[in-house]
Amino acid sequence: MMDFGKKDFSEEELVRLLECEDPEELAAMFAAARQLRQERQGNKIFAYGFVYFTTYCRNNCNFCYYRRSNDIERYRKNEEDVLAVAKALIDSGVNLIDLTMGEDPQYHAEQFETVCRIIRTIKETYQTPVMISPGVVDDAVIDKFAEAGADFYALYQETHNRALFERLRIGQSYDERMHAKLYARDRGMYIEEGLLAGVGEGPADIVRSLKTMGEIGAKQVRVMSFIPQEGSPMEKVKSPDRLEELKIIALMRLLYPDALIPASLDVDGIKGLEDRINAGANLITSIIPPKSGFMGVAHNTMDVDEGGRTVEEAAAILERMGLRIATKDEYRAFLAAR
Ligand code: SAM
Ligand code: MD0
Ligand code: SF4
Repeated sequence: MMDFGKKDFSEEELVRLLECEDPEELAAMFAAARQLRQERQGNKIFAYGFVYFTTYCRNNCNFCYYRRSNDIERYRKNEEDVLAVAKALIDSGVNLIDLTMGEDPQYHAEQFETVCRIIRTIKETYQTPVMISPGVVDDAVIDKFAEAGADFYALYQETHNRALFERLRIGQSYDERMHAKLYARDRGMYIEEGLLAGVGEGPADIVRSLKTMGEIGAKQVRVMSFIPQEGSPMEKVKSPDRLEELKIIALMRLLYPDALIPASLDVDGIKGLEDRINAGANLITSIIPPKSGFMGVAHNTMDVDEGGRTVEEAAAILERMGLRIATKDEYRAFLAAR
């Protein structure tokens, strides 16, 4: 049985844990991950509001519902609607607003002026941290996001195996994507790195991703299980067993005790929350107000209009687990301490 109290894990050990099927050892790994979270932040769990404000995209990622070639209904919300949904989320108790978009040509054409105004308004009017998830943009646009006060830049490589990247993110450059992330970091934003589980990776690829997350200094690190999307080239690819995602969450916690690690409601809805928190996640993402007309990504409508993806629902589940949602001040203090 592995000594989970130690700080360093060799590549061989990480591969072995990813392949481990021994229920006792897995239970010990999840317990160690929870213990580390408890030591760092007690019973507090963070929560982020998700605002996917344009589903137009110039890219053709093979795994994504919103890929350019998919003939689907799309929306582009106006500034007023974005601010209204952000306010509703903040009033409900989220700690941060994640402004997410497809690589919408219209915003590229206007040099992201509207997006920067929205960032400023949320920061100034509601004193709430903002994450921007815009895909790949020019350095000059990243400068603007930094000046507007964006706290986080989220950009997931999905895999750190270049050959696999090229099969997933068709026609996109691995290096340009990595460059945008590192440039945002160097401009003073916190960065989030992420990987997809179930897209053709092996244990060695996952280990490479885990290591890279640390090397690039990501403050937030995530894994999401692939969900097949109607009309996309990967429509028939099966969604992976969730144990893979849970193991990766636990290993991220063991390797990076201070990291923000999401339990995304986008993958299995609200019913997926408990397992992910029990694996060591410390943050709930993809909270979306019901009947707002805004969508998720992997499971774009699951639990949304039913009110399942709310702070209230999540808080009720956390309470049964002896946990609670952090206040705005507690989230600020957590960020400031790092
Ligand atoms: N367009 C921006 C980008 O690609 O960086 C931001 C939004 S994009 C929808 C955010 C993330 O959603 C992707 O990086 C990917 O990890 C995840 N995602 C997209 N399709 C998914 C799917 N079918 N299953 C699971 N995650 C998915
Ligand atoms: C989530 N659906 O948090 C969102 C999304 C983008 N920064 C995040 C993938 O799960
Ligand atoms: Fe566009 Fe992002 Fe979907 Fe790729 S993952 S198709 S960049 S929205």
